[in-house]
Amino acid sequence: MPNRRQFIKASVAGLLGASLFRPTRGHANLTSFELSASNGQFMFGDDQENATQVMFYNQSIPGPVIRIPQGRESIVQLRNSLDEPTSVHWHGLRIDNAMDGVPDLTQPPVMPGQQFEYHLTPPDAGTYWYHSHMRSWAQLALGLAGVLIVEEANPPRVDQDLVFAIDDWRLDREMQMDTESFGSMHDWSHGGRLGNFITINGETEPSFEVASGERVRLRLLNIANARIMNLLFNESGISVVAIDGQPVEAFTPEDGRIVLAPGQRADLIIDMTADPGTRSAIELVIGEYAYEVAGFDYSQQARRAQLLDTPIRLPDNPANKIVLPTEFKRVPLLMQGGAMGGMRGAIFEGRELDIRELVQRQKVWALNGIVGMPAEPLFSVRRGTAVSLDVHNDNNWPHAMHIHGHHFIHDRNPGWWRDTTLFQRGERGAMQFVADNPGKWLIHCHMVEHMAGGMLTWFEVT
Ligand SMILES: [Cu+2]
Repeated sequence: MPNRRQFIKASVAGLLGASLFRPTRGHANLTSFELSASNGQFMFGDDQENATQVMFYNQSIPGPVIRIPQGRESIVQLRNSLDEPTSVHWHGLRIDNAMDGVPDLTQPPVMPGQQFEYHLTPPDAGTYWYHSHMRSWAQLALGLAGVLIVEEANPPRVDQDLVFAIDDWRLDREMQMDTESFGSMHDWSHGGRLGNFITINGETEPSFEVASGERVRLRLLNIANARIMNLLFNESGISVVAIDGQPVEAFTPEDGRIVLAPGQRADLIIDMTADPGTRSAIELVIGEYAYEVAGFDYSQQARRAQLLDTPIRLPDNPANKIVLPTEFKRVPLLMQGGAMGGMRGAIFEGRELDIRELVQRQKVWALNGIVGMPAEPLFSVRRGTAVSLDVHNDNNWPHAMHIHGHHFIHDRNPGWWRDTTLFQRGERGAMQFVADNPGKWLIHCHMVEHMAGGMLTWFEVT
């Protein structure tokens, strides 16, 4: 995190950032929102001299927090006010394929001036997000992302329900996006585009106002392009109750540390136990340094003397009640390429290319020897088939693998239904799920520069 000190005087916006998004029109059974993607200016700090040129939804960084009910249809009307095509992907939602937001696979790109109506009927409650899936290595880096909450009918009792969406940005000294580095082959072949400026809900070092004795639900999301966020909490009463939106057996994170790869989420329930009037830091660990990125500010008055003892288990979702069979259709998934990966060549657009030719085309990541979107699916199965993706991450980099339209078990953590999982370099493991949602679905690395550099494929459920 170079030059963090330099940014301190530009810190804390307070007024900007995640705002609750209220329905524009409402029927008894239909919630409807308008989401406008545009270019504009955003102040990351309240004494910032020059506003930053960004792309955003509804002129907010991140986009508005959209809250929709579980199991009922909501409509989001996207208006593209950019001067380039876009689309919105609803990360983690098991919805109709036509609403998945992948240009040229599930829908045509939404052209400038056009609109697209997304109909969302999410079967599962939880913490999700939405973001551009068009040139996401640029549009996501410029700000086109927001938080989506699917609300439980009967959530566990908490005093506050807070969002903590962490992102990083690569800014220059004038607080402008470092757009010259877009498409940097170095980034694409290494760990992706890492920023030098951290925000939580679009703010720098925000304070969450809490009181001793409170119970807080904190929805953590990593919405960065590529940075794996290694967070350190200095609270003793933390329980992790959901991973990628799906309820899990509550557990206490070891040493208060929570690691989220790009795209991943975790819901925490925290019993606030520090003394009134104190601050407890939330830190981001990078290498051997810990940087305070946010904090809990305890009010002078405690809320209650005794902590709540009501249940913290989230209600089950259909997604986490799926029973995996013991027999699978097994599909190998070999991940190769990148810097120091030793890949000599791969197939791109049907032709075998050597590594020099691949680098010229910025296609340096291969799945099963193919870089970029294959014409044929990785596999095609009948609805209801259980699939085991047997992964070998055979290169020098970690990758955050994401499957669209489905939740899966990474066999290293049986019991956790997730939509994005991290494979360390050299790691082998299986992503196992029931392919029960008809359509054409992406599988890709959520370090979006790796996806742009070729690490994506797709499958079909018929
Ligand atoms: Cu990757």
